[in-house]
Amino acid sequence: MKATVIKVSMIDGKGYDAMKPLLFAIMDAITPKDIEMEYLDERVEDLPDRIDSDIIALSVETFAARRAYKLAKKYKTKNNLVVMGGFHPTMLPDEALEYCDTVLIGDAEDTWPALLEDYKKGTVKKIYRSNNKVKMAKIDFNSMAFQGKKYNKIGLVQFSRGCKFNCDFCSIRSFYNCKVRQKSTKDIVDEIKKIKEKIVFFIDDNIFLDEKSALELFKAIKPLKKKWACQISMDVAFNDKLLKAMRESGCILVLMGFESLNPKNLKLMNKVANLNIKKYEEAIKNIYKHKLMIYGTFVLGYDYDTKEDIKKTMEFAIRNNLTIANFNPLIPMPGTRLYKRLEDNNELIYDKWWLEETYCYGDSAYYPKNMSPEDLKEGCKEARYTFNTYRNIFKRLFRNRVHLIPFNIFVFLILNIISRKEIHRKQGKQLGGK
Ligand code: B12
Ligand code: SF4
Repeated sequence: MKATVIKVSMIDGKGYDAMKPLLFAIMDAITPKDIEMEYLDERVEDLPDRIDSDIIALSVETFAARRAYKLAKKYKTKNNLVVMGGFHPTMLPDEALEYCDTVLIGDAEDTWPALLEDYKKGTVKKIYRSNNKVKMAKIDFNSMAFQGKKYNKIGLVQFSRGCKFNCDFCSIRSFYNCKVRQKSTKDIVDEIKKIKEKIVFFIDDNIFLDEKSALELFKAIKPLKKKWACQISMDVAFNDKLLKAMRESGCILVLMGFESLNPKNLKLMNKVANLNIKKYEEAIKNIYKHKLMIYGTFVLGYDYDTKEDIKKTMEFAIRNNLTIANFNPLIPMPGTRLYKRLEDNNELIYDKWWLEETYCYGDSAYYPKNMSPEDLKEGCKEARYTFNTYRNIFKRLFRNRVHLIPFNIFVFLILNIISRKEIHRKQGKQLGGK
């Protein structure tokens, strides 16, 4: 028996930002050894015209849904089973079932083995639903699943799944409900020990479930002498004890959701960790004081944003010499409270933007209150392009001493070069490709 797992790309062409998908290592760890496995990642390689496998399993995020549905049609034969899992089919299983035979909702660790069992017995169901409590698989980052593929040289680990916050635009809460699961510190240390890459990225949506377990983790990874990065919430920006422990254990960069400069927008999005922060500048200063670089993310187009505010946000990011930054137009992801609100208020431009032939990366999918959809698209494009001009890249490099620390210069340049290339590659591209 043979199964092929495919990580689906959202647009045509190979990307510069693809990292090893942890899903492949998870699938490798949870699949019985008598099953032959093949792993294909469309973000870094061309897919074949035909796949001769008994099961074809597509991993689908919303931006890649249109492409996944095309691939499902292309690869479906009388004899195979085409299944889908990941964020999008989990949110919209009925839609996915219009294009594939079976949907696996939620985590792979319990749904995939159950599907394989049933396949052998000839009793495959339409839907497999994870209990969302299952133990997270142990990852071997040197997995055969990644062999022969060209990825960024960053090691990935996942300490926890889920997030303690509940922002109204975010897919995480809808996907994982409110539960946050963690691996044991010992397991994560074992995983990191085997990673050959110098830099490790904790992909956790928020690594700080609580201070005690975070400090325990930092203490345990310190002797491994890795450089690492993680996502933090704004409250951590003022916690000197945590920041110090992070820096001492090898942290070099934090990803932080600033989202908006306007507290009224933050309230609307339920971004509670940012609401009490009077001045973002103070948070930034404190993080830089601990010699950590900052990857800032902004979401633009909330009700109190005007076209002028997008420009001000970009200027804020340049003025504060952020290491890199994302300026994303607010995207209503299916399954989120934001989506429901916009749908109820008739503020969505398309019935399902992710299936729309004319919808391109960077477009607005809804009618913002204080600007046109075109203003939002153009404003974000302008912010992305301006923040990433060579002039501004060098300005941000030389005006921030944290960027000039020897190892950081290298990371700063690589990140900015990749980010610039990807922004220009993706902007305005049709989702799903040709
Ligand atoms: C790291 C990351 C990135 C990295 C890339 C990582 C990589 N490997 O290359 C970067 C920064 C480049 C990135 C970019 C983007 N990202 Co991103 N990213 C993440 C993040 C934080 C972690 C991804 C990860 O490794 N997860 C761990 C793995 C194990 O999870 P997983 O692949 O989802 O698989 C689990 C389940 O979904 C399920 N599963 C998945 N597929 C399948 C298939 C089968 C058959 C089965 C059985 C199960 C199954 O099983 C796994 C667990 O057991 C997630 C948030 C998150 N918590 O996942 C966002 C996330 C996936 N990203 C998201 C988005 C929107 C994007 C962008 C579109 C942002 C933008 N506007 O440009 C781009 C798209 C890039 C692209 N595809 O070209 C959204 C997707 C939401 C959605 N509804 O689709 C997420 C969920 C963030 C969020 N808060 O909403 N991202
Ligand atoms: S803090 Fe981040 S991951 Fe958590 S709900 Fe908000 S946007 Fe999503």
